[in-house]
Amino acid sequence: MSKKNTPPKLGTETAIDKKLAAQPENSKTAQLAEHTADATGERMNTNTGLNINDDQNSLKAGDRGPTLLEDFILREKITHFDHERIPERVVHARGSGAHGVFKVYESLSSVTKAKFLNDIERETPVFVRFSTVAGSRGSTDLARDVRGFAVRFYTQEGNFDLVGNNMPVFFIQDALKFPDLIHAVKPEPDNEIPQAASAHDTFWDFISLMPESAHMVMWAMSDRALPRSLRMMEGFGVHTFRLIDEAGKASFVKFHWKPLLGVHSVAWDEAQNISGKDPDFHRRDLWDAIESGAFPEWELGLQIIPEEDEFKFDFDLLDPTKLVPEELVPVQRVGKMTLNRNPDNFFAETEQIAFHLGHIVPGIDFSNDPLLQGRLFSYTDTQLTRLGGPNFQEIPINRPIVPVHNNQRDGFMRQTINKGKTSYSPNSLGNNDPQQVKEADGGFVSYQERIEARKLRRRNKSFFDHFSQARLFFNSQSDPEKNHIVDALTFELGKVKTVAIRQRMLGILEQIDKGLATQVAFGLGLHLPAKADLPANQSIPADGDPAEYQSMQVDGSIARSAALSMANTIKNTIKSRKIAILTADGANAESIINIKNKLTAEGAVVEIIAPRQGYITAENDAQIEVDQSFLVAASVLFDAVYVAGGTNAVATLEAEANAVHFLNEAFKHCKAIAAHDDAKQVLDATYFSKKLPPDYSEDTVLNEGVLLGDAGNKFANLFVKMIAQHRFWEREKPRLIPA
Ligand code: HDE
Repeated sequence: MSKKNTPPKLGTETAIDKKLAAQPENSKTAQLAEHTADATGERMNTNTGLNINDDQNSLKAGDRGPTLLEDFILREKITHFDHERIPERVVHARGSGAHGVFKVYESLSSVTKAKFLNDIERETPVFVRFSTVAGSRGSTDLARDVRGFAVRFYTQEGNFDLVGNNMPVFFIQDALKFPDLIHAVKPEPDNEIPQAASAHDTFWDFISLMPESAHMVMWAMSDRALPRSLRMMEGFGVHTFRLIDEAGKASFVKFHWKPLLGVHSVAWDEAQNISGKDPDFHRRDLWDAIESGAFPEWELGLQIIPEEDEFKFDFDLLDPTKLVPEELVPVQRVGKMTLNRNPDNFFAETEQIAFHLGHIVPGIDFSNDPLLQGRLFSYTDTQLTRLGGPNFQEIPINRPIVPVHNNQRDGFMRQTINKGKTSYSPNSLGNNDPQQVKEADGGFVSYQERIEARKLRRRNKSFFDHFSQARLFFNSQSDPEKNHIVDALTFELGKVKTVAIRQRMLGILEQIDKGLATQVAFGLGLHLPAKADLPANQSIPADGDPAEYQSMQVDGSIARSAALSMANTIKNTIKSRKIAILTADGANAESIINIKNKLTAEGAVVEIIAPRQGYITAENDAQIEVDQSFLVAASVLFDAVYVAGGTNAVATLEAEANAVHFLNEAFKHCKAIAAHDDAKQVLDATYFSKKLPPDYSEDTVLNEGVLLGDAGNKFANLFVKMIAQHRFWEREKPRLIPA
């Protein structure tokens, strides 16, 4: 067996461990490489190392005879195959991962002693897994859902996992309700319908009985639930955590990830189409971006709140259904994460990584958020089943980059060969090793929070304002974003069969915003409930006093928060955006080359789409390679479209129903559209041509997002600006394009 196939022994300080300690910045990659097998140029063996001569025929009694039980090669291969599957994650089953690095801009030693946040020279390896929540492992990426955003930092003080979501709040306040929430959103138990969707009775039944979910429901029905790319989502730690400095002083903290490409979404109609055309859309986008060197980047943001300010807010910092508005506590950008390497093996890395928000390092600690506290139990517990026993921390992707020594032993699939007689502490036979570590030397000590309390199953009154922040979120949205929330709720509740549930949900919406509720009621053909019929909180104990559990209203100090609207995001780049060039034989080659060069120079990915694959012959006889035919490509897989010139080409496109459909759909989904002057007749064949001024020009570019011109440099620059806008949402109304 070659050296690269020999895993190093865990728990013993090997030469590799020493090498890693000396080169921490490359440590995880180097460690994984030791476990990575590469079959290039190698012989084929059985698992016991026997060279295989015939991998095509099983051993038989005669060449037409029965297969012999003796065939250990057949048995080994089939047995391994039979046991290839492990249980998928009970939530967040569908995910995509990537490796990267994190570096802090300036030392944060004034608030935390966490070494990876103190040393500006150090690059900490990370592995990130993005996920949807409700769907199974093979479900579509474009489900309307929350996205998981789990980051593992392989620090020199052990693994730190920031297991967050792309929304800053959650549906419930207490971990005890999590199984109920998930049972409600997962496919219904009698017929396992629907897959990866919240648009069904059990979800809305539960939500309409739990007013504490109101704020998160607004987020889940917003465009945040339909990211354009995993690279264009924010991330949030959700709970309030603690940072601890060297002197033991604590501050509260909220963690954020801010994507450098901005926060962008797709349209719901588009999402549903993508789910059919390319259910791996997000996974592919992340993979392709990293392969092409367009490394996704996020800045780590911190909202730091001094402990003495704990009660200064009109909500409870421990309540995970509340966010801290950025207007009250600004987000400080303290470092950058770059994802720069795709996994070598999906199962070994993305599937086997076992995140846990209980993986912390000195300088970071928990708060008493009751959702956080329950999560501290859940992750290891579920991983014991998912990964088949207690030794999953020895799986390469889970191993910390620092050596591990303790007295835990044995169990299924133990890898480490622990030397010596002692596996207990204290011991005198083994020098009392391994030794406990003093706090001053990096030993972990929990934050000594003072607690004086009775044991009881209760929630503080400060958790009962269920609607103010839901309203704050809704009020902070742009008009198109508000329309999308109305449409999403009308869609989801429209799929609910039980009218009483739709009606009850309207009562919840009414308490958030009457205008919102009225519009949804209109779409559903229902009336708003009278004040006396507004739904009560049903999440109360058997002996609970309903009055005590009622939602209450605290007058929030701010009515709007600009940070909550995606309309205010960065719109200055087209890096890694996908642009389609529609063309056919007889194209004007120069216009294609000019536009393609310009877009590519700006970092976009350009594909030529034509009636057939292969090559097209341009007017000047040049051969231009076609990336996809109209049969294979679809506008929903692109951010913008350009129609090339050339008399014959545009005549073909005008008569090509798929080309016209491509443009109609791009218009419907509010994308930037540009066409060479020659191609006006192709635009004229679309439904939206009547929306365009008779001689539309550059002046109409930014509000209409449709450009016609000579494909020269000025034109190309305008097109780039239009694509950077991401979408022209105002176009949605009036609706011009049929479904
Ligand atoms: Fe999780 N969650 N969760 N969760 N969660 C899991 O752990 C759980 C919650 C989140 O890519 C599970 O290994 C409970 C909030 C992510 O591997 C499980 C509660 C947030 C991932 C679990 C919550 C999250 C998980 C399933 C309520 C955002 C995927 C498989 C108390 C801050 C991690 C697993 C990955 C996964 C339990 C609520 C984020 C069952 C009990 C809030 C990103 O342990």
